[in-house]
Amino acid sequence: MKDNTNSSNKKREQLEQFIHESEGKKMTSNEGITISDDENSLTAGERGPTLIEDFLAREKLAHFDRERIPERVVHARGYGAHGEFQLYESLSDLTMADFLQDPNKKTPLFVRFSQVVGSKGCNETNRDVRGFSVKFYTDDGNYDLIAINMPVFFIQDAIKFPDLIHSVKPEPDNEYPQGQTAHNTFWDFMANNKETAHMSLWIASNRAFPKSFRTMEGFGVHTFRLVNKDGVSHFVKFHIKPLLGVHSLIWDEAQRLGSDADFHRRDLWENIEVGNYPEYELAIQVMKEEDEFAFDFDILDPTKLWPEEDFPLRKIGKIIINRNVDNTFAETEQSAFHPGNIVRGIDFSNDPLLQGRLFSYTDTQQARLGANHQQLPINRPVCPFANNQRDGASRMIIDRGKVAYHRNGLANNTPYTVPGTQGGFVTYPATVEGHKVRKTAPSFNDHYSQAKMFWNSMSDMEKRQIIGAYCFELGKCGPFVRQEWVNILAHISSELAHSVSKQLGTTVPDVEESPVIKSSPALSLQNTIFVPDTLRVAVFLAEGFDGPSVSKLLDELSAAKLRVVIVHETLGQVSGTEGVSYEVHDSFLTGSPLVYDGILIVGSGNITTHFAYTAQKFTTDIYNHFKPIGIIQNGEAILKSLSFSSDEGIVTDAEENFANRFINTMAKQRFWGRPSFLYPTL
Ligand code: HDD
Repeated sequence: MKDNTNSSNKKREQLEQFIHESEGKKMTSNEGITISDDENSLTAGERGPTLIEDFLAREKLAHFDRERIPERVVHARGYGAHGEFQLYESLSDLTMADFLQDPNKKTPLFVRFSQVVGSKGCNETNRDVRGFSVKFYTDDGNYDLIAINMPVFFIQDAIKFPDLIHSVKPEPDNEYPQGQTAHNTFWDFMANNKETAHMSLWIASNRAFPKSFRTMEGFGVHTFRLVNKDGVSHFVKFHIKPLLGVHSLIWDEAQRLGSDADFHRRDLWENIEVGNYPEYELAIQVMKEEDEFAFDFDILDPTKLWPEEDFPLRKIGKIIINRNVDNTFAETEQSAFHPGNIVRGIDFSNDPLLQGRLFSYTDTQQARLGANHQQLPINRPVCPFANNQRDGASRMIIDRGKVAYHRNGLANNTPYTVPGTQGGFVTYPATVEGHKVRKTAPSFNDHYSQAKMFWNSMSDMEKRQIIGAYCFELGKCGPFVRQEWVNILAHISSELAHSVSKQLGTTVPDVEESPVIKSSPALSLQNTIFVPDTLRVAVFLAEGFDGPSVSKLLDELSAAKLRVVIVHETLGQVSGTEGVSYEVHDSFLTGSPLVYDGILIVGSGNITTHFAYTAQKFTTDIYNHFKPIGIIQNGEAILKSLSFSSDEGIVTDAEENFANRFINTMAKQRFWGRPSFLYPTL
């Protein structure tokens, strides 16, 4: 499986030219002077002051002083990896985009996953939107699909973006809370900008803390255009769907994983390293131009989604992520995305949020990385590029020749422009009319219908989780903001408003809730894909376990693509009968029930008190987090002592065919029927 990491592509070949290895080489300064001593500064006498003459110490310290660049103003914490895209079948009916024509072509890509709110060092499981930026290095230039894991956005006009971000970032006087939505200014902004109502439900749902980047969707959010060679344009929305399904943590896990800042990046890195390459399908929803006004929402309004039941997804190809970076700073940190990086065959819509983004991203890259950021290795296109732009800080290419202007005669008027009919980019000639105004289109004014549709689409447990989220988030706010927000919820759903208000000591105003009864089953995570692949089972092995049967069982679990993690009192080996032994991956000290997807307790005639205590402790957490439990070989005593009130999702070897039943149970992942006090009741 791992052979993909060695596969080459144009981007990899290009990056290879910049790889710099220091191992095995003599040490030099940046100027190439061979260094004889890198531990002692040059001093006047053994106990005397350091001399300014020491150009080697000066260079080393001065470079160190400049190792950091400004973090991104949003999406500061992120993690990247390389991959490829391959089309299923030609999309020439809809677009002339070069990378969407030939199913045999593989397009290299770079992905950066991110969190919006926190600083670069914040923990990765906070309630937040996640970024899913993809740079496709096509033969016709770079195309950036800068997605997030929710299909809608908070606001409708980019001019409000600084306000939104100021409200959600740590409050400016005391600079807390870090990377959190649960505070007064954020919910005050939300309440006073009612277009946020729909998005508030998305961030109150468990989607706001994905289980991993591998189980996260991406949405392009805005309406874009695909334009074919006949000049016919269709409106589209872009989706990225993980083949493992969309899975989230639950709030209790996300909170407690706050002590494990790297939860998501470690998962991605490790899975790529062992060859579990994350795979996603790129999909589009398509709308004919003439249907622009045929629906009860405005397609230019980014707070609205196109229900999948009404606009079926057309799956157009597969994204596979198959190579970790060589250097996080050089690649991930220096990667620069921009929704304006489109290629021929793709075009924008007039969505006012998108239009503002088209300014902001180049501007921020100039501020963060400088005028020549597109020449950084990670950002360079793999196709030839040539123009008359010159100079600027840290120019990395050497432009030869005297002529740097257009039109010219001295260089035969090159670089030359290319007409649209022969491959040049030509903007789609969309019709525009009207007066210059500063106002929101009336068709953007319905803030509650799709919020209600989202609420209607949730299972009972998802509703409880959302109620719990509002109660927590608003519970961290003052009474004024709590009441402001309950007033909004009342417009969406009376059930939701009353359930939240009950916990907050607020009152529900007497307003009409949205009359929408429609639901969209695709919005519920209960309808996602469930497979056992790559799920981590903590296998608690007691010393003296039954060797042959356990080795057969663990082979079956691995064959079903579960990841077996052997857990024992100490690291080293744990031995069973008949010479079977396993290397221990996690000790009781280094393991944590929060990082496993299920647990399998394997007893023996020799269970120690420490083993029984830890197995009980871990199993209790796993049970409370609705995750699968398997108990075999004298482990029942542990189960009995826990006296769980439900046996849903608990598999024992009292019945035949344990392996299959356990694998199926693992695949289901959560057993929401277990009684739980983690969430308010409906
Ligand atoms: Fe943004 C980064 C996604 C609205 C301004 N945005 C950024 C990233 C993602 C998104 C995934 C991380 C890029 C990376 O990995 O480097 N942003 C979105 C989506 C939006 C959105 C899907 C709405 C649908 N953003 C938005 C608006 C503005 C910005 C309205 C400003 C007008 N976003 C930025 C930025 C960032 C950014 C300040 C910070 C770092 C960067 O651009 O490169 O320019």
